[in-house]
Amino acid sequence: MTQFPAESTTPDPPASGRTRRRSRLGALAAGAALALTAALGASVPSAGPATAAPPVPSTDTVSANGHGDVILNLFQWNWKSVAAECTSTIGPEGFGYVQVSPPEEHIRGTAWWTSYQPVSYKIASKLGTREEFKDMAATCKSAGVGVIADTVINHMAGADTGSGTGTGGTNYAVDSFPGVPYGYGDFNDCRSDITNYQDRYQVQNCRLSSLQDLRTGSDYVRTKIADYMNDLLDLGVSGFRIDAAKHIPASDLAAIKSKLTNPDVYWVQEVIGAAGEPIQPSEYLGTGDSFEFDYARELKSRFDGQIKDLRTIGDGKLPSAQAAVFVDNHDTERNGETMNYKWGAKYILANTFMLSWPYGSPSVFSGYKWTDKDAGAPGATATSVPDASCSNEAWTCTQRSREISGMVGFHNAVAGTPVTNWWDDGNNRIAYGRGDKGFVTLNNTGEATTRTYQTSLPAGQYCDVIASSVTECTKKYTVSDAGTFQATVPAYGALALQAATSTSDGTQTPEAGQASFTANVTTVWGQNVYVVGNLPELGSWKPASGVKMSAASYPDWTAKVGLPAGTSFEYKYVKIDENGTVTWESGGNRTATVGADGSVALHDTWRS
Ligand SMILES: [Ca+2]
Repeated sequence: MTQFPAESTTPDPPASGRTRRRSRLGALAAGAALALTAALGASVPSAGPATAAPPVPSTDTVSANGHGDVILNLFQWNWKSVAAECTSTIGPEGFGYVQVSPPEEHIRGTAWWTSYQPVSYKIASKLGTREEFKDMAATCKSAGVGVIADTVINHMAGADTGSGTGTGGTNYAVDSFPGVPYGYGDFNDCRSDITNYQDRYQVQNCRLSSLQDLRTGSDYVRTKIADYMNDLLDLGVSGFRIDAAKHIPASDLAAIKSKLTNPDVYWVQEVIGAAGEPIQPSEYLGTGDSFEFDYARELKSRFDGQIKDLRTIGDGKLPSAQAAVFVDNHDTERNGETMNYKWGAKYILANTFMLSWPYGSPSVFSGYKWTDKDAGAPGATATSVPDASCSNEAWTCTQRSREISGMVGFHNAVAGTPVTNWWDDGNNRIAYGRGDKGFVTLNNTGEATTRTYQTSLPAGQYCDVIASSVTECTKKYTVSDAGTFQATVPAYGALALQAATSTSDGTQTPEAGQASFTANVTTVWGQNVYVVGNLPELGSWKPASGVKMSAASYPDWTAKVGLPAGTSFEYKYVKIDENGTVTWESGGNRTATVGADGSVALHDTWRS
């Protein structure tokens, strides 16, 4: 079967295209993306904010694309499972985007890298149908999550694969992809494999591990690629990961992007930087963001050594506003270039750092456990991948971990604040604040650490969002008038203080100058009702960030909240189960306008 070459024998130069695909001989795969899934499912109310819910990123960085929120990279999740996860977890936790694995028709086979060998641009991968993909995009959008599609546009299937039938039933052969159609002249003249990464021509015109290299300099090929990407935009995607971007001249990518119906769409490129090579990630910043591989490599070396110098991790790298950062991705978790889930507590610590440090736009990776590096997702066949399940230990479900969930919320809560009060012990313990909004400590040692920390936080009580959600707040710390607090941080553990959220208490008498909501909603035991809307005070369409209502007058649920006077806004009611499942009421968005005195009283009935 396929074997993955041992790292020491991998012929590729560090970095580069080591990636992409392949198989029997070993190659590796490549890809990149992550993704997806979805489930659309049954319990997912189709409704959601009808027109609303654009993901509104609130990040430390504002990229040239105009976005920058936290991305969850769901590697090899099928569309149905992604959709269900958007509703239950990804949206409520505060992720801005979910990156999904390539949706185009590809070669058949159980290995994951078959996703990176396109056969046609039909939305017919092993991860689901066109209809399922469209449902996923709509469901995720309703949950406030934009879908980023992993887009494989440098090449088609490997020449060594020969001919066959793709996952969508389309036949193909070497130099022949009638489903697009592409023929002999639509591939670059070099028909041999890339062997020298010091040679720009080779890297961009020859075959990456046998993958047939598209003639992206031709207008016909550019148009076919743009047609595919425009189709994905029509299906509701919010952005693109450009696979193997380093193997496509930057000017070709610019020409393709200019043909999109939304040329300003979020766009992040896989340009695997390596010192000394002629093609560098900085060349590509004219078309979008680029993944900063050196960031992930540095996280590995620091957490394997000392973390005291993490404060300089942004030095000498891509500009923060255009850097996409990650702890690992589907390639690097397999090739040893970065950390991966097998690092356990240190892996979570690295993610905690990434989500709390203001450099780049973070991507959290979530895939499945593996020993064979070629192995496809749990239960994968040559043409399908079963639904992902976080109750199945075969999936890593990084996004479900208590720490990651808390840190995504922390990231959003401290957006725009500077690093303050840096402290380190000269070795493997560090701490830092995020202005007057948060404070983090990381203990990369095998011994618990007890000490007093100096912060810039206002005196008061704070929640440790590593230990519990900010709304549950089961582990509180008190910051003194002097801005200090004492804590014991466990071995290979962390602590992240965030101000408790102030959910309104509907049992109080509504005051003048507040918006009061009363909704007649029948619920089952364990469900709560939230009012969610397009204003930040109403959670910006993220259900769990909305205003939790009181059941004191059940079946009338009540809440009050301060909203800007004179503001017109949109809102809906949602039910959230104990397990996090979100149910939107049906119909279009409700609208209202806050009075000049800041008050408005709304009396509604749940639309089932
Ligand atoms: Ca190329």
